[in-house]
Amino acid sequence: MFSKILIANRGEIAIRIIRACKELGIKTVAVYSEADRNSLHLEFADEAICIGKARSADSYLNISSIISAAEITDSDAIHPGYGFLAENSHFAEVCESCGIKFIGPTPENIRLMGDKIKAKETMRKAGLPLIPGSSGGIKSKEEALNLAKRMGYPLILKAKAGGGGKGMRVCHSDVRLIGALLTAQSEAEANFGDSEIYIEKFIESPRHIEVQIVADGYGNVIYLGERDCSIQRRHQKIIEETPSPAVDGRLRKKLGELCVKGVKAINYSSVGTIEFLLDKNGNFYFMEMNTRIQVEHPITEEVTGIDLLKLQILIAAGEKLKIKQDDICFRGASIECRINAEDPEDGFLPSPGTINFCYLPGGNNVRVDTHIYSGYRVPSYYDSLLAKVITKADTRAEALKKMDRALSEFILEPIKTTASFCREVINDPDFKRGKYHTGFLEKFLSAKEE
Ligand code: MV4
Repeated sequence: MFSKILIANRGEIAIRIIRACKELGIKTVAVYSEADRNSLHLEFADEAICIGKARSADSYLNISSIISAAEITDSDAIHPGYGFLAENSHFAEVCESCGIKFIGPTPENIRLMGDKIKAKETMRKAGLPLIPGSSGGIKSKEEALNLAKRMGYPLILKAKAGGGGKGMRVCHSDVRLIGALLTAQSEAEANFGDSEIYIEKFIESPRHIEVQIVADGYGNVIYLGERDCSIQRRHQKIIEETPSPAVDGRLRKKLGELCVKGVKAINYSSVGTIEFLLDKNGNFYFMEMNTRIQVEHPITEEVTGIDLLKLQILIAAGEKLKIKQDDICFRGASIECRINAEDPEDGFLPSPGTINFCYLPGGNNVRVDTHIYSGYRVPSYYDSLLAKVITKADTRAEALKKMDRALSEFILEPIKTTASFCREVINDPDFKRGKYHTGFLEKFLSAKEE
C-alpha cells in the first residue's frame, strides 16, 4: 500500500481525495498555487507545497513542479483528480518513469481513449454499438460530401482529440458542411494541436447516459450502474441523477455488460466512465470513455454504498477487487446539483469574490462535497464549482423533495450561485416526471426569458 499520496488538484476534489487517504491510513501532500493559499485542502493534508503562480499553466498543469513536489516529499503516488492533468497520458508516463504511481489507468489506455476515433474503433470491435458516421478521420471535403449523401443531414463534426463537447459543430446542408469542416479543422488544430475531424449522424434530443465501471489489474471488472447527465448547459453538467428515469433494469444490465466487455478488451485498470447517447427510441450508442474519476461520482457512491475514491486508490496499489457484480445492489435514487459561482440571471457570468458568510445544508441523506467556508475567497482563475449538493432517498420523488429542502437551506453571501436555478429546474413539471433530454436547459432558459 502507498504510504504517501500527493494530490495534484485543488478545490472539493482535493478534499475528497484527502478524505479517502485518511480513511485508508495514507499520508497526504497538498499542492497549491499562489491564488489558493487560503484553501482548505492545504489544512487537511499532512503537508502542503506551493507549486507556482495562480494561472493553471504555472501550477496545477506544471508537470515538473508537481513531480519535484512529489520527489521532495517522498510521495509514492500522485492522484490527479479530475480536469488539469487527469487525462494527460504524458503526465502519467512521466510519473511512471520517475517511479511514482499515477493513480489512474496506464498511459497507453489514457492515450487510446483520448483519441476519440481510435476509442470508437476499439469499442466497436468489443461489440459496443456506435453512432453511424465516418469510420475514421475525414481527409477531404469530397469524403465529407459523399458521407452526407449516404447518411443525410443533420450531421455533427467532432475533433479526434476533443471530447466533452469541445469543438463540435452541427450542420444541416452541404454548404454548411464544407464551411464547418474548415473551421472545425482549424479550431481543432489551435485547441488540441491536431486538426483531425470525424463525422457522425446528429442524434436529435438524446439523453446523455454514462456508466461507471471499476476494473482491477487482474481482469475483474464490474459496472456500478448509470448516471443521467442530460441537464447541461454548454456541455457543463449542472444536475446529474441515478438511476436514469430512462433506464430500466434490463437496459442497465445490457449497458453494463457491454461496458465490461469494452473495458476488458483494453485491459483497463482503474475506475472509468463510458458515455452513451440514448435516443428517443431507446437506441444507445457509445460516444467516448473518460479515464478519470468524475465530478458526479458521489451519486453512484450513494446508491451502491461503494467509496469510489478508496477503490481507485486500492486498485492503483495493486489490490484485487473483492466485490463481484452479484454483490452490487442499486438502492434508491440519488441526485446531485452543482453549485457554481455563477450568476444565472446574467448568462451564468462567473461570480468570484470573498464569501462573507455561508451555511451548508445537512440532515438526513444530504451530502455536501465542498471546499468553501465563511471568509473563503473564490479565485477567478479556475472552474467555478463551489459545492456539490447530493441527496439520496428510496425513491426519485423523495430524493427531489429532499434536494429542494437542502437547496432552500443553502446560504451564501454575497456571491451569486446556481443554487436557486437548480431549485427551479428540479421543480419543473417535465423534469419531475423524468421527461428531459440534453436540450432541456436551452428550452428551459429561453422559456424563462419570456
Ligand atoms: C452528439 C450529440 C448528438 N449526436 N453526437 C456533447 C458532449 C460530447 N461528449 C458529445 N455531445 C453530443 N454528441 C451525436 N452524434 C449530442 C451531443 C450533445 C450536445 C450537442 C449539442 C448541444 C448540446 C449537447 C448536449 C449534450 C450532448
